This record gives sequence, C-alpha cells and structure tokens, in this order.
Amino acid sequence: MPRPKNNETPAPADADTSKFRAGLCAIVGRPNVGKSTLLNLYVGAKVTIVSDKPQTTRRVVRGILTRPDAQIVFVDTPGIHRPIHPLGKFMVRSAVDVLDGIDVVVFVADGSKMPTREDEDVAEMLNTRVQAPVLLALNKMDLLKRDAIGEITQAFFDLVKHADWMRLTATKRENADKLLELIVARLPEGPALYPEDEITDMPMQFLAGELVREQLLINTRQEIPHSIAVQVDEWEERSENLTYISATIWVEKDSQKAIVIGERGSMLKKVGAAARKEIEAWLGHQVYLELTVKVRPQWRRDDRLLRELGYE
Ligand SMILES: Nc1nc2c(ncn2[C@@H]2O[C@H](COP(=O)(O)OP(=O)(O)OP(=O)(O)O)[C@@H](O)[C@H]2O)c(=O)[nH]1
Ligand SMILES: [Mg+2]
Repeated sequence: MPRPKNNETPAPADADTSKFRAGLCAIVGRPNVGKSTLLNLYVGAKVTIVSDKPQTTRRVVRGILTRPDAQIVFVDTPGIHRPIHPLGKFMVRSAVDVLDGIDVVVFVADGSKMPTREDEDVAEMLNTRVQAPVLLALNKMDLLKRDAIGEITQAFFDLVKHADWMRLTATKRENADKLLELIVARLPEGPALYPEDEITDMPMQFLAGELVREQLLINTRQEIPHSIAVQVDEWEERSENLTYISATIWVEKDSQKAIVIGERGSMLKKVGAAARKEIEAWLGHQVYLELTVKVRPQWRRDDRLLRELGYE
C-alpha cells in the first residue's frame, strides 16, 4: 500500500545512492511493550494496529520507511508469550520464524518495569538463534520511577549481553530518532527493496479488517478483545468515490455478541463509524462499511477458521 492519500509524501530518495543502505529490521518483544507504536511512528502512518490490550498484533506486518540515504523495512511481530491455544502458537511461531534473514533486531521492552518471564524468553531466543545485531529498546521511559532506573537497566543488560541499547518513549517520540540512526547504521549497503512510495506490504483489505478490530479492542474489556476476529467478506468499488465493504466480526459466545452489538446497536455503530473514518483516510474517498457479528465457539482452536482468517 502506498501512503494514505491525505498524508504528506516523503522526500524523494534522490541523495547519493552509492552508500544507500537497505534491509529488514525486526521489532520483537513480549506483548504490549510498544512494538507496533514504534513501527507506526517510523513509517508515519498507522500500518499496524495498537491498543492497550496485550496480544494486539496477530500477524507479521511490514512497514517501510524510505529516506534519501536508506530504506528500512520494519517487521512488526506478535508479542512473544507462552501460548495456550493454536492462535497463540501461530502468533509466537510467526514472530520467531521471521528472524531468519533479518538484518537487525530491535528488542523492545517496557523499561519502566523489571524484566518478566516473557522478556527472559525473548532474550533467550535472541541469544541462542539470532545472528543479526540486536538493539535493546527500553521503552515507556515516561512511566519510569527515577530511583528504579539503575536496577531495571542492569537487569535487562544481564539478559541480552553485547547489545547496544537506547532508552525511549515511543508515544512522545523521545529518543526514537536516535534509535533509528542505530538501526540504519547496522543495515547493509544496497538498493531499495520496495518502491519509495510503498509504506506497507499488507493489502488494504487486511488493513481495513485490522482497523475494525482495533476499534473493538479499544472499546471492549476482559476476555472479549482476545475472542474477536474480523474477516472482510466483500470489497467492491461501487464508484470512483465509494467503496463498499462488508465484514464479519467473529466472537466466541452469545454474551460477547450482545456486548459487541451494544444496546440497540450502539457499540457496533461507534466501532463502525470510527473504523470507517480511518479506512476513508487511507482510500481518500467515501466508504460504506457493513458489520455483522457472528458466534463461532472456540474459533481460536478451529484450524479451518484460523486458516480462513490468515492465521496459518
Ligand atoms: N506510557 C507509554 N505508553 C506507551 C509507550 N509506547 C507504547 N505505549 C502504549 O502501550 C500500549 C501497547 O502498545 P502497542 O504498540 O500495541 O504494543 P505491542 O508491543 O505492539 O503489543 P502486542 O501487539 O500486543 O505485542 C498502547 O496503549 C500504547 O499506547 C510509551 O513510550 N509510553
Ligand atoms: Mg503490536
């Protein structure tokens, strides 16, 4: 997908191309530490969804930043955790598999807290199977209590030895540009991998489904965010200025369906209106978005639906 129509286009890549650097930068870490936030910040558009619920990202998403001197293909990954169902296993496997053939890895952690068991798992995996240079990104510095800084930083250093590192606050862009320079310096010299106006390799249909799911994550609680999947069923350019999209929201129980629909359809209306606005910004024209909620018990363990939803 090229940049959304209502966003500024980047400067053309017209600098001295003899030293142009290009490569793949994987962003890994446990759930909810700010991996997707960081990718969107660098790309300058929402190509991967963000929420305050862990396990938001379910599939690998590429986001591309092209500058005069470099092209960085960021690879956002699902948060690494100890999975309990086939969907979780798919998520963790895709995060780990992507590390083969990567040029640099950014290990994002919540640097305001001591490492968790999941951080230890990520570090262990990086230490044992990744050849590429690793950069440790201690994020969420805005939440750090000053007196804890030494202890927390040391605990992360003990996990990933020999990694260069940066403290940052992705939501405020603090130190993100410094981290970006560390990333670029570790990319190989070579030509761009994607056209310069490309900012993601994900098709718009996938992105539209994700933007609906993001609104559902933001507006629901407890087990509901994890029980939701969105499937785009129809996509029709009805005219130059209007795209018709129909999508199914899958949940696991009738009680969840009632919550997602809301009183007299209020929740569905709110979610639909917010997602439609974002899809319209991407397409640069009007969208008619039709949402239907359906129940499929235990879909996260249902291989066929997982495959249909692209979680395979
Ligand atoms: N306070 C604070 N919050 C942040 C920062 N960076 C990200 N967040 C928030 O942390 C939450 C999780 O962010 P995501 O980018 O979705 O995290 P993720 O690592 O991609 O999570 P998964 O996809 O679940 O693995 C969101 O509510 C973000 O707004 C930060 O620097 N400071
Ligand atoms: Mg994410």
